[in-house]
Parts: sequence; C-alpha cells; structure tokens
Amino acid sequence: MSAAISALLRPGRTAVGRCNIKMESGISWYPGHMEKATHEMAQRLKYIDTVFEVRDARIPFSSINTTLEQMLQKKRRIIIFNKADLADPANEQKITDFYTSNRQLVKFFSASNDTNQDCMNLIRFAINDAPKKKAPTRQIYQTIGGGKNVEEDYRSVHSMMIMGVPNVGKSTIINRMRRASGVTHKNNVKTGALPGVTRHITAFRVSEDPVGYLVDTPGIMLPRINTEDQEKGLNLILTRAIRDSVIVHPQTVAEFLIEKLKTMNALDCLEEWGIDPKVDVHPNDNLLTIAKSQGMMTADGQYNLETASAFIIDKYRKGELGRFTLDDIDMEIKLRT
Ligand SMILES: Nc1nc2c(ncn2[C@@H]2O[C@H](COP(=O)(O)OP(=O)(O)OP(=O)(O)O)[C@@H](O)[C@H]2O)c(=O)[nH]1
Ligand SMILES: [Mg+2]
Repeated sequence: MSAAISALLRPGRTAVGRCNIKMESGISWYPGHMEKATHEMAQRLKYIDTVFEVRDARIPFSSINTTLEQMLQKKRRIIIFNKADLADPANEQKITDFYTSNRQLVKFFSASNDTNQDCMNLIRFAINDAPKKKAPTRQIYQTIGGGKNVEEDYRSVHSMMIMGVPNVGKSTIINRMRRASGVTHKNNVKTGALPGVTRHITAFRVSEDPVGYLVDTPGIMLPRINTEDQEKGLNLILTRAIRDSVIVHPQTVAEFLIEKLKTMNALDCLEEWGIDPKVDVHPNDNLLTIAKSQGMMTADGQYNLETASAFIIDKYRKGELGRFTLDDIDMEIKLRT
C-alpha cells in the first residue's frame, strides 16, 4: 500500500498539551519585502471591501499573525482555514462554532481538493452580503492595481485582499477561484512549496458577475518569535510557513514532531519506525531508532540523524503520516474564552 493511501486510512489526530523541546534562541525570519508589503497592504486596505485571512488548518491558532490581525480590526474579514485536507477534520465544527459565536466568518477549505462549486461558494460568500462601498471609482481602481486613467465606473466592483503567513496557499486559492469562475487569463499566479514565493502585491480578477478583484499579497511572518512562543515557531516551521535551515536545526524540528506524535498517541507511525511511545528516552535516541529502522547511514558508518530528521519532517508535510493538527484546539479555544 502506498504511504499516501495508508495515511488516508488513519484517523485524524490533534495534539494535546505542550511539548518539552527547548530552543536556546527565538526565531527571526523577516526579509525586507515583508516589511515593505505590510506598509503597502495597510495603505490599500482602506478601499478593500473584504479580506480573506488565510491560515493553515493544521495550526489554526499558531498561524495567526498578530500584526495583520491588528490591521484587520475594523475590516470585513473571512478566515479561511486552508489545507483542510491535511488537518484533523474532527476540529472543524469546534473551531467554526467558536468563531461564529464571536461573529466571525470562517470557512475550512482545501485549494488542492475542493471542487469548482466550493470555490464559487467561497466567492459568493465573500461578495453577496458585503456592504456597499462609498469610495470614489479612482480609489477602487488604484486599490486593485489600476494606473491613473480610469475608464469605467468601478464603484460596483468588489475589491478583496488575501493575506496571511507564508505558504498557507493564498496564491493557490486565487488560481482556483479564477479557474472556477472562468475568468480568462494567460498565466497562473506563481505558487510553490517553499515559503516566500509571492514578493509583490498584485490584483487579479477572480469573478465576472458580479465583478470581483482579489489582491494577492506576500506571506507576512512576525518580525520575531521569542523563545516563550517556541512551540508556535516550531509549528510554523513544520508546516513550512518559515523557511527551513539556518534558523532551527532540523533535528530539533524532528524531535519536536516525534514529541507531538506521542501526545497524539500516533502509535501506528511510531511503531512503524521502531519507537515505543510508552518508553521515555532522550529525543536523540528516537531519531537514532528511526535511522536504524530505515538503514540510514553516513559515509563513515554512523547512523545518519540528519537524514532521519528530514525523512519524518517530509512525510509529515506531505500528509503521508495522516491528517494531523499540531495545535491543541481545546486549549487554544479555552485560552480565548
Ligand atoms: N495539501 C494542500 N496543499 C496546498 C493547498 N493549498 C496550497 N497548497 C500547496 O501549498 C504550497 C504553497 O502554496 P502557495 O499558494 O504558493 O502559498 P502562498 O500562501 O501564496 O505562499 P507565499 O506566497 O510564499 O506566502 C504549494 O505547494 C501549494 O500547492 C491545500 O489546500 N492543500
Ligand atoms: Mg503566494
């Protein structure tokens, strides 16, 4: 059986409690284009009717960007929990109930799997009940990326902006919407598996009747994630909102993932790699067990912990371990009520 199929057969799981992995320093990944885009987004927001704030359904609370949240306080906003195909579906109702009781519009979505009809529903959900705008046509035209010469009346055009942390699927959602609504276009918006693909603010027509434009924006990370928020940082690295590498050693990320799998009682994965979840060992020893079970050796005959780390992180990201939600949903909701 392929890894993808066996993952589908596994039940969805959600993390419980906090993990013990400790990092010595905070995480900072905030390239210049993010700072520039944040200022420009704030300027353009004035004439935007509806904002899609996209989060990763696997980390519905860790993927909140508090800077963006502040900018959106008075805006009509729809929170999209994208990549729902990779998250534990058991949380969807709980999270929807929590936000709905706070008068917040939310949708769970999968830009990879959902149908054209689901996409059209999302567009209608955004446009149909939107209040009528008061802005002059020139302002709306410029907000959606037009130049100086306004040739038509843009007052009835619905202007939308999509934003969120990197790699949550913002540009993919735009492509899906354009395809679903049959907007003629030459090229797809550029997307990619690594965070930080979109670097400029650009508007795209996503709906014909009524006419709607959606402004794509670069993913924005918090300027710094401190050590006390390290779990949020590690969640963001595991779901690839933060670039791998230099920032946190892959072994730390892999050890964190194993700890999470233990809190989820993910026995099938752990036992497959020879890890006994009931036995408490040093996190490094878990990686050693995986390297042994997979026959991962370095050139000089040592077990290769780097390769073992990359192996399980990659499997998690591809959804090959199953549908895992890394945030403890009950705890996060409790903290907010
Ligand atoms: N499994 C799954 N993958 C998705 C989904 N939506 C997007 N992706 C993948 O996630 C990756 C990132 O997608 P993008 O659309 O480039 O994300 P983005 O938010 O625009 O990223 P930045 O521009 O870097 O901020 C791509 O590899 C997509 O194929 C989804 O619903 N499910
Ligand atoms: Mg993008």
